[in-house]
Amino acid sequence: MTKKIHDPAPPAIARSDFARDFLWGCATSSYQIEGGVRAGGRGDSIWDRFCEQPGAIRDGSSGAVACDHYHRWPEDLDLGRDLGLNAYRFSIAWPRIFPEPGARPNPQGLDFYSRLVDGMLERGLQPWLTLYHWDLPQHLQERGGWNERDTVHAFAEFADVVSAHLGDRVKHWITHNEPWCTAIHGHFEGVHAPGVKDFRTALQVAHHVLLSHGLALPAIRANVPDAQAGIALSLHPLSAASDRPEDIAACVRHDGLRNRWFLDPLHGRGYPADILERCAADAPAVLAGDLEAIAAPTDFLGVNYYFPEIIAHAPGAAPLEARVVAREDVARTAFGWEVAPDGLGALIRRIEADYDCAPIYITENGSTWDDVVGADGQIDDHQRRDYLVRHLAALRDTIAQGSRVKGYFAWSLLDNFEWAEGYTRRFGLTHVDFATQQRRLKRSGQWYRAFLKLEPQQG
Ligand code: IFM
Repeated sequence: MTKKIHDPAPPAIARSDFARDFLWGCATSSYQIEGGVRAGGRGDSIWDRFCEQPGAIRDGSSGAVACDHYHRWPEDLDLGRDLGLNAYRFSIAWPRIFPEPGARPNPQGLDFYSRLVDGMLERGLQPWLTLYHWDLPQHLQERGGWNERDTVHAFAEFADVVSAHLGDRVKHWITHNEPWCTAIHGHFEGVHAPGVKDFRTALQVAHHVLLSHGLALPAIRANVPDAQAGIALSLHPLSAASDRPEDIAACVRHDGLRNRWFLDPLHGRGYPADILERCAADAPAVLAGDLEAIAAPTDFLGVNYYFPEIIAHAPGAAPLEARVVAREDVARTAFGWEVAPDGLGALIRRIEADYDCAPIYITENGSTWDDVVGADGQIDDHQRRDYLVRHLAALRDTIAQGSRVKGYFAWSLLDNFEWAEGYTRRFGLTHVDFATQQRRLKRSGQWYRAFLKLEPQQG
């Protein structure tokens, strides 16, 4: 039974409940925080273009300025250091490195990330670099984007250039963030860039993204022999809406696309046969050797956990005749996502039971609420703090039961550009006033800071 977030007594939890070498981080991504879209020779990304489409972004905004992190990064890294983090997850804007087709890598882009990495190391923050967090260069989209196999090779080249340049200092590499979102939000639902709505394209894109992960790994390992490399997946614990066989079967199908479509090939099983059979007309072109490349061993599995889903049979609903139903009487974030700390443990246990997987890092977990700045300038986001406390307690309990989880990255260090939701959804431990760019640590951030300073914590 899912506990409600407003249960009266949040669990007591201390950093000392976790291993001494546990990693404590915050995560961000380039397009969501950097701004500076015309600075340093950056080219356009698919998100710059997508944001120009009327109605694409809820508040009509874009990441053109975002948190202006491109210019304010020292202050932001100071925030991470002052929180007591020992790791920081960030991503590289591919169009800063390859702004134009066929051009040589842009030295200004490489220098920016070089300074950023140096800034992390100076502050005791272990850099966790994500190569792709959704900002594909527009010039690659104009050649077909992730639907084209050439983009796979362009990504491998990008991985090679970035790892050759930063690999002397960056040892932790994440190839892709949430390939499900790239494929399904971006190419089936059309709610993310590039705004395509075609299931067949989405499955081909998912395959190319996974293949590009597989081809990037050897490039990273060649440049960084002591690299730890992996991928970050958005995964969900699922349950059927009822005991009816139709709902149970629908849940299995939904799992096949949500979770297994990515976990299976990464773990050497190829694409799930049940989904391939059902979607035969839309199946991706998979060439000889692709599945072997995708299944190359990794050093960790990044798990982004936000919410569970309840699934019911939905006759006729594309693509798999399955739909998500809302559980009643549960706490939900401002996004409507169910707050379910127990789901984190259930998800980790399921992955470890079903797959011979590498150690897990929680590479994202967080929540959005309608934050209010008080008259005293404080942001009393007790719901986000409770969310954090309860998810960390669930993580601690899961590790105590034997799960191999080595680190946790809160999403996010800063309020930022939340994709199709623009600036209407705040996920930060730090409040950003987007008019003035003032940063203020929220109560949740204050709690995380106290927790990381080894003080015994009561939620
Ligand atoms: O903001 C996103 C992030 O870019 C990817 N994972 C989920 C977050 C919250 O929606």
